[in-house]
Amino acid sequence: MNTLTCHSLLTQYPQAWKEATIHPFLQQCQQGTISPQQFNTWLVQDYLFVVDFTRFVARVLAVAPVEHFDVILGGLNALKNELIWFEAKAKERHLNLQITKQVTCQEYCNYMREINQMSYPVQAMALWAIELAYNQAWQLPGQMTSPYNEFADRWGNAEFTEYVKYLEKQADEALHKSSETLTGQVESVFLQVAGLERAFWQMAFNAF
Ligand code: HMH
Repeated sequence: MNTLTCHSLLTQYPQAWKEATIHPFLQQCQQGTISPQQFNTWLVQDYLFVVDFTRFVARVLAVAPVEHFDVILGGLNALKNELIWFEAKAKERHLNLQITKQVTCQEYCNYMREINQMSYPVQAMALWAIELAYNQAWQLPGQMTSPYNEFADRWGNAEFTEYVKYLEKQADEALHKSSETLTGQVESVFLQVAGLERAFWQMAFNAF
């Protein structure tokens, strides 16, 4: 039995989580001052990220207990729509999605493959952390104006928030049943995810 929970990770590492979810990129979206170059860089790189994230979630499903299928399958269904939505947003902006990943995006995608080699409790926690990062990041700046409100709503809406709560519950269940010996690895993955989230915002912000 392990006493580690998702909530305890957030309280143990508040600074890392703050840096993952609060960034000038998002504040400038809220103020409407982000440059098209910065925003479009985020859009295309995040599309490429989401393609690999979908593969990540599919691999988490493959090792999840059957009781956890409903929530993860719901997530995969939402990702199906999200990919179509990203393609539509890119088309509106005349952006080419057939480009190569920037280093930070590639590093994050590589890291998800590494997480997929770890045990289910670690993967379930990582899935929760990755989704919570966007759920909070897009909500924290406050109401955004067009066109950014559409992006903020995608990850900040009530249904997505509910989905993230279910992911937390499932991760907590899996962690609870795991050995104390897993604690160091869980903490390390949480901190890596937080650092990669921060780096991803910075990557887009740097694209002047
Ligand atoms: C970088 N993290 C990044 N992109 C996303 N679309 C998500 C998380 C999804 O929550």
